[in-house]
Amino acid sequence: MYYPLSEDERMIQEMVRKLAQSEIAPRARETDEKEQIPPENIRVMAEHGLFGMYIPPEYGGTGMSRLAFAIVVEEISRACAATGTFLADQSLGTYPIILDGNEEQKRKYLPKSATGEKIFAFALSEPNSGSDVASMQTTADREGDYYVLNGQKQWITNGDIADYVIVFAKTDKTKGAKGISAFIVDSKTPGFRVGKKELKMGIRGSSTVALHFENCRVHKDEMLGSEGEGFKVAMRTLDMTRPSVGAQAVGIAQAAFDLALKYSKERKQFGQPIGQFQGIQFMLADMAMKIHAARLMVYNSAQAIDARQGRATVEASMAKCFASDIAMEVTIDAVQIFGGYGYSREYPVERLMRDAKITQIYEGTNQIQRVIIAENLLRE
Ligand code: COS
Repeated sequence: MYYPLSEDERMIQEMVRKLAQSEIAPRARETDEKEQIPPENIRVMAEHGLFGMYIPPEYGGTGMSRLAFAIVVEEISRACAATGTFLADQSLGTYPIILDGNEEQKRKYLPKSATGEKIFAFALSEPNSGSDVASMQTTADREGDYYVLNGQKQWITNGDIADYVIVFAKTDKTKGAKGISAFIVDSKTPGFRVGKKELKMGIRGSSTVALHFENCRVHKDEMLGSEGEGFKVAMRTLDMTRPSVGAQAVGIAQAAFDLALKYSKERKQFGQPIGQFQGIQFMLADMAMKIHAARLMVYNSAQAIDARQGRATVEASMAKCFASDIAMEVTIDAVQIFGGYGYSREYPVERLMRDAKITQIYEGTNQIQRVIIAENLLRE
């Protein structure tokens, strides 16, 4: 298959594919069963500079293309989806600082994210505010040089292990989306408390928790952008990171396809490999076509961000939505090709099917992606 990659992007793809298959894939099953990312996976990614790829060189990163990062998330997720989430979510917790941080904040935080030495998380959702971000209830009341945070966040990836969390809260409850502000919160701040850990269907190695804020005092210098700009900080960040969810979905789909293709050549029924039957051939052909189309869309959305040095809202939502729907279809078909074995936990395809589901949900459900696409088209 032909993909428009630069020499550097091709080299990174080859290097990370080898690394992910040799170091991360062998631990994928254990990661799912123990519901914990092995520290070695994080160490390996840090040692190879994967956390610093999208961070500008002046702040300790390597400033590579958005496409290069999408390729890396795809390859890591192909080996282990939960580890892919860890990598992608570090960028979700870091992009608000890249996009809206002032010089001091960038110098203070970005180098620590680039090395993977500190973990960053993104806390937007709440128990009663998921798709409808503007309805959030967490508040941040000004008291002198501080904002006092009160409320609860939900579904926060790495919230229990994060050193810093980007927290969105209402500084003016009367202003809807325009009353939200964003803060960089040190998880050691008194009043910051980790709540319930979710037991999930898939990406079980990735931790997802509730966070509670009880009179948690954050200095005004830790606000990102100005008061009332938080909603836009969140939206601009998601524009940058949704292609990574698409990339993760492509990686999961590719892993399931690889297994299904191999199995179709090995498994014999009625005296021949099942891959000789047209029923299976058509499934394999459709799976390969869908993955190819999804990958092209993901790469294109990343290139659109690179080319415009920023906003590619429609491409990002399309890539996330399309690729994650494809990942679900392909992994379901992979289980079908494996038959009863596919339903067994002895084989990895059932895990891939469980892992794929979240990509249709997080960073905005696919229904929300369709709303964003349609609203942007109608506005133009
Ligand atoms: N970039 C910059 N600004 C944006 C933007 C974007 N991508 N999208 C919206 N905005 C701006 C709008 O221009 C508007 O500003 P003005 O009033 O100055 O014109 C403001 O933000 C409010 O936008 P809108 O009216 O579209 O907001 P809604 O409340 O209707 O919400 C959706 C829009 C539903 C798209 C938004 O809430 C959303 O993305 N929800 C999903 C959240 C999500 O992904 N959650 C997952 C959490 S991370 S795992």
